[in-house]
Amino acid sequence: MKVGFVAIVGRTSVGKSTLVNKLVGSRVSIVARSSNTTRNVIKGIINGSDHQIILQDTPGLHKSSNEMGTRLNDVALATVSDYPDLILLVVDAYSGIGSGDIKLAKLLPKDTVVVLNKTDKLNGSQIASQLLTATEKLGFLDKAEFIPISSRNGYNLERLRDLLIQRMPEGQRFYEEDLTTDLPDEFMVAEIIREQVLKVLKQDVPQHVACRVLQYDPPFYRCEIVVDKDSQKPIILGKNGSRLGEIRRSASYKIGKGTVLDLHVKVDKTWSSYPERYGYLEF
Ligand SMILES: Nc1nc2c(ncn2[C@@H]2O[C@H](COP(=O)(O)OP(=O)(O)OP(=O)(O)O)[C@@H](O)[C@H]2O)c(=O)[nH]1
Ligand SMILES: [Mg+2]
Repeated sequence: MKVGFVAIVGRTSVGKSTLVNKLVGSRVSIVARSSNTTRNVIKGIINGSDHQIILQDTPGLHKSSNEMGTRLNDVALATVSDYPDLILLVVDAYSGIGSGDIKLAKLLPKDTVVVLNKTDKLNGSQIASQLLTATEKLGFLDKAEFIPISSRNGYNLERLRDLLIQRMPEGQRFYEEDLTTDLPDEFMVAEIIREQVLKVLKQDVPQHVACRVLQYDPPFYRCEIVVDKDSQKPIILGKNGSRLGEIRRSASYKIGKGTVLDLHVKVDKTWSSYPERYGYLEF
Protein backbone atom coordinates (compact mmCIF):
# COMPACT_ATOMS: atom_id res chain seq x y z
CA MET A 1 0.00 0.00 0.00
CA LYS A 2 1.29 3.49 -0.86
CA VAL A 3 1.44 5.75 2.19
CA GLY A 4 3.22 9.02 2.84
CA PHE A 5 3.35 12.66 3.79
CA VAL A 6 3.26 15.53 1.29
CA ALA A 7 4.19 19.05 2.44
CA ILE A 8 2.37 21.73 0.46
CA VAL A 9 4.19 25.03 0.41
CA GLY A 10 4.04 28.29 -1.48
CA ARG A 11 3.50 32.02 -1.16
CA THR A 12 0.36 33.22 0.55
CA SER A 13 -2.87 33.17 -1.51
CA VAL A 14 -1.60 30.93 -4.30
CA GLY A 15 -4.38 28.44 -3.48
CA LYS A 16 -2.73 25.79 -1.27
CA SER A 17 -5.73 25.28 1.00
CA THR A 18 -8.15 25.23 -1.93
CA LEU A 19 -6.02 22.51 -3.51
CA VAL A 20 -5.91 20.45 -0.31
CA ASN A 21 -9.70 20.62 0.04
CA LYS A 22 -10.19 19.58 -3.58
CA LEU A 23 -7.79 16.64 -3.37
CA VAL A 24 -9.26 15.45 -0.08
CA GLY A 25 -12.83 15.99 -1.26
CA SER A 26 -13.98 17.87 1.83
CA ARG A 27 -13.26 21.21 3.46
CA VAL A 28 -10.49 20.69 5.96
CA SER A 29 -8.65 23.98 5.56
CA ILE A 30 -10.22 27.42 5.34
CA VAL A 31 -9.87 29.61 2.25
CA ALA A 32 -10.02 33.38 1.87
CA ARG A 33 -9.11 36.10 -0.60
CA SER A 34 -7.00 37.86 2.00
CA SER A 35 -3.44 36.81 2.67
CA ASN A 36 -2.10 34.76 5.60
CA THR A 37 -5.26 32.74 6.02
CA THR A 38 -3.77 29.42 7.14
CA ARG A 39 -2.15 29.58 10.58
CA ASN A 40 -1.40 25.93 11.35
CA VAL A 41 -0.10 22.90 9.57
CA ILE A 42 -3.44 21.40 8.58
CA LYS A 43 -3.53 17.76 7.64
CA GLY A 44 -5.84 16.67 4.83
CA ILE A 45 -5.96 12.92 4.27
CA ILE A 46 -6.58 11.27 0.88
CA ASN A 47 -7.81 7.72 1.39
CA GLY A 48 -8.04 4.93 -1.15
CA SER A 49 -8.12 1.14 -1.08
CA ASP A 50 -4.41 0.99 -1.88
CA HIS A 51 -3.14 4.36 -0.66
CA GLN A 52 -3.25 6.97 2.09
CA ILE A 53 -1.66 10.34 1.43
CA ILE A 54 -1.39 12.84 4.24
CA LEU A 55 -1.29 16.36 2.79
CA GLN A 56 0.15 19.02 5.06
CA ASP A 57 -1.26 22.42 4.20
CA THR A 58 1.03 25.15 5.55
CA PRO A 59 0.88 28.91 6.17
CA GLY A 60 1.83 30.87 3.06
CA LEU A 61 5.28 32.37 2.85
CA HIS A 62 5.30 36.16 2.80
CA LYS A 63 7.40 39.18 3.74
CA SER A 64 6.59 39.30 7.40
CA SER A 65 6.12 42.61 9.12
CA ASN A 66 5.39 41.31 12.60
CA GLU A 67 6.24 38.53 15.00
CA MET A 68 3.29 36.36 14.10
CA GLY A 69 4.13 36.64 10.40
CA THR A 70 7.69 35.52 11.07
CA ARG A 71 6.43 32.57 13.06
CA LEU A 72 3.98 31.60 10.30
CA ASN A 73 6.89 31.49 7.87
CA ASP A 74 8.92 29.42 10.34
CA VAL A 75 6.10 26.88 10.74
CA ALA A 76 5.87 26.43 6.97
CA LEU A 77 9.62 25.99 6.57
CA ALA A 78 9.78 23.55 9.49
CA THR A 79 7.38 21.27 7.59
CA VAL A 80 9.81 21.21 4.69
CA SER A 81 12.70 20.20 6.90
CA ASP A 82 10.65 17.55 8.68
CA TYR A 83 11.40 14.88 6.04
CA PRO A 84 8.10 14.68 4.16
CA ASP A 85 8.03 12.02 1.43
CA LEU A 86 7.37 14.69 -1.15
CA ILE A 87 7.13 18.46 -1.40
CA LEU A 88 4.56 20.20 -3.54
CA LEU A 89 5.39 23.80 -4.40
CA VAL A 90 2.28 25.72 -5.42
CA VAL A 91 2.71 28.82 -7.56
CA ASP A 92 0.15 31.17 -9.09
CA ALA A 93 0.18 30.63 -12.85
CA TYR A 94 -1.76 33.85 -13.41
CA SER A 95 0.61 36.20 -11.62
CA GLY A 96 3.66 34.15 -12.66
CA ILE A 97 6.81 33.14 -10.83
CA GLY A 98 8.21 35.96 -8.72
CA SER A 99 11.27 36.43 -6.55
CA GLY A 100 9.40 35.07 -3.50
CA ASP A 101 8.72 31.78 -5.31
CA ILE A 102 12.34 31.51 -6.43
CA LYS A 103 13.68 32.22 -2.95
CA LEU A 104 11.47 29.50 -1.50
CA ALA A 105 12.21 27.02 -4.29
CA LYS A 106 15.93 27.33 -3.55
CA LEU A 107 15.28 25.75 -0.15
CA LEU A 108 13.50 22.75 -1.65
CA PRO A 109 14.75 19.38 -2.90
CA LYS A 110 15.46 18.98 -6.62
CA ASP A 111 12.62 16.48 -7.08
CA THR A 112 9.90 18.82 -5.80
CA VAL A 113 6.61 18.76 -7.70
CA VAL A 114 5.74 22.27 -8.89
CA VAL A 115 2.07 22.96 -9.53
CA LEU A 116 1.02 26.05 -11.44
CA ASN A 117 -2.40 26.82 -10.03
CA LYS A 118 -5.23 29.10 -11.21
CA THR A 119 -4.90 28.12 -14.89
CA ASP A 120 -8.65 28.74 -15.20
CA LYS A 121 -7.65 32.40 -15.54
CA LEU A 122 -5.48 31.69 -18.60
CA ASN A 123 -6.01 30.38 -22.13
CA GLY A 124 -4.15 27.42 -23.62
CA SER A 125 -1.22 29.35 -25.08
CA GLN A 126 -0.81 31.41 -21.92
CA ILE A 127 -0.64 28.18 -19.89
CA ALA A 128 2.01 26.79 -22.22
CA SER A 129 4.05 29.97 -21.97
CA GLN A 130 3.80 30.11 -18.15
CA LEU A 131 4.87 26.48 -17.99
CA LEU A 132 7.92 27.24 -20.08
CA THR A 133 8.83 30.30 -18.01
CA ALA A 134 8.44 28.31 -14.79
CA THR A 135 10.72 25.52 -15.97
CA GLU A 136 13.32 28.15 -16.93
CA LYS A 137 13.12 30.21 -13.75
CA LEU A 138 13.10 27.15 -11.51
CA GLY A 139 15.57 25.25 -13.69
CA PHE A 140 17.79 24.62 -10.66
CA LEU A 141 15.13 22.12 -9.48
CA ASP A 142 16.51 19.79 -12.10
CA LYS A 143 14.44 16.74 -11.15
CA ALA A 144 11.21 18.65 -10.68
CA GLU A 145 7.95 17.86 -12.39
CA PHE A 146 5.77 20.81 -13.46
CA ILE A 147 2.00 20.43 -13.64
CA PRO A 148 -0.49 23.14 -14.59
CA ILE A 149 -3.69 22.76 -12.55
CA SER A 150 -6.78 24.60 -11.46
CA SER A 151 -8.00 23.95 -7.94
CA ARG A 152 -11.10 25.88 -8.88
CA ASN A 153 -12.31 23.88 -11.89
CA GLY A 154 -10.41 20.66 -11.18
CA TYR A 155 -8.18 20.75 -14.27
CA ASN A 156 -5.41 18.11 -14.03
CA LEU A 157 -6.16 17.24 -10.38
CA GLU A 158 -6.68 13.59 -11.29
CA ARG A 159 -3.25 13.54 -12.88
CA LEU A 160 -1.71 15.23 -9.84
CA ARG A 161 -3.36 12.74 -7.50
CA ASP A 162 -2.03 9.80 -9.53
CA LEU A 163 1.43 11.31 -9.46
CA LEU A 164 1.31 11.73 -5.68
CA ILE A 165 0.25 8.09 -5.21
CA GLN A 166 3.02 6.94 -7.50
CA ARG A 167 5.64 8.92 -5.57
CA MET A 168 4.66 7.59 -2.11
CA PRO A 169 6.65 4.81 -0.46
CA GLU A 170 5.12 1.47 0.57
CA GLY A 171 3.74 1.43 4.12
CA GLN A 172 0.84 0.96 6.50
CA ARG A 173 -2.01 3.42 7.05
CA PHE A 174 -1.32 6.08 9.70
CA TYR A 175 -4.99 7.00 10.14
CA GLU A 176 -8.38 5.27 10.03
CA GLU A 177 -9.66 5.04 6.48
CA ASP A 178 -12.64 7.36 7.06
CA LEU A 179 -10.63 10.27 8.52
CA THR A 180 -10.05 13.32 6.34
CA THR A 181 -8.19 15.33 8.99
CA ASP A 182 -6.93 14.95 12.54
CA LEU A 183 -8.01 18.43 13.62
CA PRO A 184 -9.98 18.70 16.86
CA ASP A 185 -13.68 19.45 16.23
CA GLU A 186 -13.50 22.60 18.35
CA PHE A 187 -10.74 24.00 16.19
CA MET A 188 -12.73 23.19 13.03
CA VAL A 189 -15.72 25.14 14.38
CA ALA A 190 -13.52 28.14 15.25
CA GLU A 191 -11.92 28.03 11.77
CA ILE A 192 -15.29 27.94 9.99
CA ILE A 193 -16.29 31.06 11.94
CA ARG A 194 -13.01 32.78 11.04
CA GLU A 195 -13.56 31.91 7.37
CA GLN A 196 -17.00 33.53 7.47
CA VAL A 197 -15.59 36.60 9.27
CA LEU A 198 -13.03 37.04 6.48
CA LYS A 199 -15.71 36.51 3.85
CA VAL A 200 -18.30 38.88 5.28
CA LEU A 201 -15.79 41.61 6.09
CA LYS A 202 -13.91 41.32 2.82
CA GLN A 203 -11.07 43.84 2.95
CA ASP A 204 -12.54 45.90 5.79
CA VAL A 205 -10.83 44.02 8.47
CA PRO A 206 -7.43 42.79 8.41
CA GLN A 207 -6.23 39.33 9.02
CA HIS A 208 -5.91 40.21 12.66
CA VAL A 209 -8.93 38.25 13.75
CA ALA A 210 -8.83 35.22 16.01
CA CYS A 211 -11.73 32.89 16.75
CA ARG A 212 -12.01 30.56 19.69
CA VAL A 213 -14.68 28.21 20.99
CA LEU A 214 -15.43 28.88 24.66
CA GLN A 215 -18.19 26.33 25.12
CA TYR A 216 -18.43 23.23 22.97
CA ASP A 217 -21.72 21.52 23.50
CA PRO A 218 -22.98 20.42 20.04
CA PRO A 219 -25.11 21.67 18.47
CA PHE A 220 -24.56 24.67 20.80
CA TYR A 221 -21.31 26.59 20.58
CA ARG A 222 -20.31 29.76 22.40
CA CYS A 223 -17.44 31.46 20.60
CA GLU A 224 -15.46 34.65 20.65
CA ILE A 225 -14.19 36.70 17.74
CA VAL A 226 -11.09 38.54 18.88
CA VAL A 227 -9.68 41.70 17.31
CA ASP A 228 -6.64 43.67 18.33
CA LYS A 229 -7.96 47.25 18.03
CA ASP A 230 -10.95 48.96 19.67
CA SER A 231 -11.83 50.46 16.29
CA GLN A 232 -12.34 47.00 14.77
CA LYS A 233 -15.05 45.90 17.13
CA PRO A 234 -17.82 48.07 15.61
CA ILE A 235 -16.71 46.93 12.13
CA ILE A 236 -17.32 43.31 13.06
CA LEU A 237 -20.61 44.13 14.80
CA GLY A 238 -21.99 46.27 11.95
CA LYS A 239 -24.99 48.56 12.29
CA ASN A 240 -27.21 47.21 15.06
CA GLY A 241 -25.20 43.99 15.03
CA SER A 242 -26.15 43.24 11.43
CA ARG A 243 -22.71 42.01 10.36
CA LEU A 244 -22.29 39.77 13.36
CA GLY A 245 -25.73 38.38 12.53
CA GLU A 246 -24.62 37.66 9.00
CA ILE A 247 -21.46 35.94 10.25
CA ARG A 248 -23.54 33.88 12.68
CA ARG A 249 -26.00 32.79 10.03
CA SER A 250 -23.43 31.80 7.44
CA ALA A 251 -21.15 30.04 9.95
CA SER A 252 -24.10 28.13 11.46
CA TYR A 253 -25.09 26.95 8.01
CA LYS A 254 -21.53 25.74 7.29
CA ILE A 255 -21.13 24.00 10.64
CA GLY A 256 -24.31 22.03 10.10
CA LYS A 257 -28.04 21.73 10.50
CA GLY A 258 -29.38 22.63 13.92
CA THR A 259 -26.27 24.60 14.95
CA VAL A 260 -26.82 27.27 17.58
CA LEU A 261 -24.01 29.83 17.69
CA ASP A 262 -23.55 32.38 20.43
CA LEU A 263 -20.93 34.83 19.14
CA HIS A 264 -19.12 37.53 21.10
CA VAL A 265 -16.63 40.13 19.93
CA LYS A 266 -13.67 40.85 22.19
CA VAL A 267 -10.70 43.21 21.97
CA ASP A 268 -7.35 41.74 23.01
CA LYS A 269 -4.64 44.12 21.86
CA THR A 270 -1.87 41.61 22.27
CA TRP A 271 -3.48 38.43 21.02
CA SER A 272 -1.11 38.00 18.08
CA SER A 273 1.80 37.84 20.51
CA TYR A 274 0.16 34.78 22.07
CA PRO A 275 -1.30 32.93 19.07
CA GLU A 276 -1.21 29.55 20.86
CA ARG A 277 -3.76 30.81 23.32
CA TYR A 278 -6.20 30.92 20.43
CA GLY A 279 -5.12 27.61 18.91
CA TYR A 280 -2.78 28.98 16.24
CA LEU A 281 0.74 27.87 15.37
CA GLU A 282 0.67 25.01 17.82
CA PHE A 283 0.21 22.13 15.38
N1 LIG B 1 -9.25 31.48 -10.10
C1 LIG B 1 -8.79 30.66 -9.16
N2 LIG B 1 -8.75 31.06 -7.88
C2 LIG B 1 -8.26 30.20 -6.96
C3 LIG B 1 -7.79 28.91 -7.31
N3 LIG B 1 -7.34 28.32 -6.17
C4 LIG B 1 -7.55 29.19 -5.17
N4 LIG B 1 -8.10 30.32 -5.63
C5 LIG B 1 -8.48 31.52 -4.85
O1 LIG B 1 -7.30 32.11 -4.31
C6 LIG B 1 -7.59 32.69 -3.02
C7 LIG B 1 -6.61 32.14 -1.98
O2 LIG B 1 -6.86 30.76 -1.81
P1 LIG B 1 -6.31 29.93 -0.56
O3 LIG B 1 -6.56 28.49 -0.86
O4 LIG B 1 -6.85 30.50 0.71
O5 LIG B 1 -4.75 30.26 -0.67
P2 LIG B 1 -3.55 29.78 0.29
O6 LIG B 1 -2.38 29.57 -0.58
O7 LIG B 1 -4.00 28.64 1.13
O8 LIG B 1 -3.35 31.09 1.18
P3 LIG B 1 -2.62 31.21 2.65
O9 LIG B 1 -3.31 30.27 3.57
O10 LIG B 1 -2.80 32.64 3.02
O11 LIG B 1 -1.19 30.87 2.41
C8 LIG B 1 -9.05 32.36 -2.70
O12 LIG B 1 -9.84 33.48 -3.06
C9 LIG B 1 -9.34 31.17 -3.63
O13 LIG B 1 -10.71 31.05 -3.98
C10 LIG B 1 -7.85 28.51 -8.70
O14 LIG B 1 -7.45 27.42 -9.11
N5 LIG B 1 -8.35 29.44 -9.56
MG1 LIG C 1 -4.14 28.47 3.18
